[in-house]
Amino acid sequence: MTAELSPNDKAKFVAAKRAADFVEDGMKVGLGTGSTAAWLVRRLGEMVRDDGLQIKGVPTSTRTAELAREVGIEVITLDEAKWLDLTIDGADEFDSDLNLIKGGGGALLQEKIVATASDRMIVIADIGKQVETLGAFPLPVEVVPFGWQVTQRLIEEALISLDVLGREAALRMDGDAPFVTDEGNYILDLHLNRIGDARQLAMVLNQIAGVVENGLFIDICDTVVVGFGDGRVELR
Ligand code: ABF
Repeated sequence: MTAELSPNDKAKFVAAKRAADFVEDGMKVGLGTGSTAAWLVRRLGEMVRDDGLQIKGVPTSTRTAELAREVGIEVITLDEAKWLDLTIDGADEFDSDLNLIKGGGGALLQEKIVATASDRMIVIADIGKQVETLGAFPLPVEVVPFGWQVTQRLIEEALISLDVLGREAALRMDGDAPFVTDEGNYILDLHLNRIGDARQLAMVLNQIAGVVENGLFIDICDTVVVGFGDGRVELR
């Protein structure tokens, strides 16, 4: 089956498949969002069906919840789970300290809540997501719709004082209307090019009224499973 995949999809697939090996019977598992995480969910579905794996899954988006149910994974809420053994999710960028940019898929808020409520977080990614310095991928920031343009201006002003190159905070669109997250919020994508101090930026952003959460995952990820187009997998 992997022979039919593009090198990029193959890289995502092998990373997801390898990460599924970390899932054990009886675990409560956070299920990520995005195309790489979808491979993981499908693989866990196979393990439930074919190997009798018994897990409970906490999805990070309505999309993932639908897929998980479709492939036969028992879905519970985070409140029902209370705490998770493991979360496996994709990312948009990761650096050598395993800090991440996430939220390109728009699910960063639930992804961060689920990941921080887990004993361990494993990121699955193709090698193209590895960067020296975070920031080439636009940083998603979830904001409440009320007064979002004021929040946007406050963010842009805050960026001036920080070690970043770009300052544009663009409202994410879904056709002609703003993109709306599962929590009913908007997303501003910050075009920064390079984030000098990701920890500081994450703190500054979350102090601005109207900001719900940002897509910087600092000190949250424990392991990155990196997939390559030729089918190799490396652990970071
Ligand atoms: C989610 O999906 C994210 O936080 C990230 O934005 C995205 C990665 O998508 P893909 O796996 O499709 O590249 O994990």
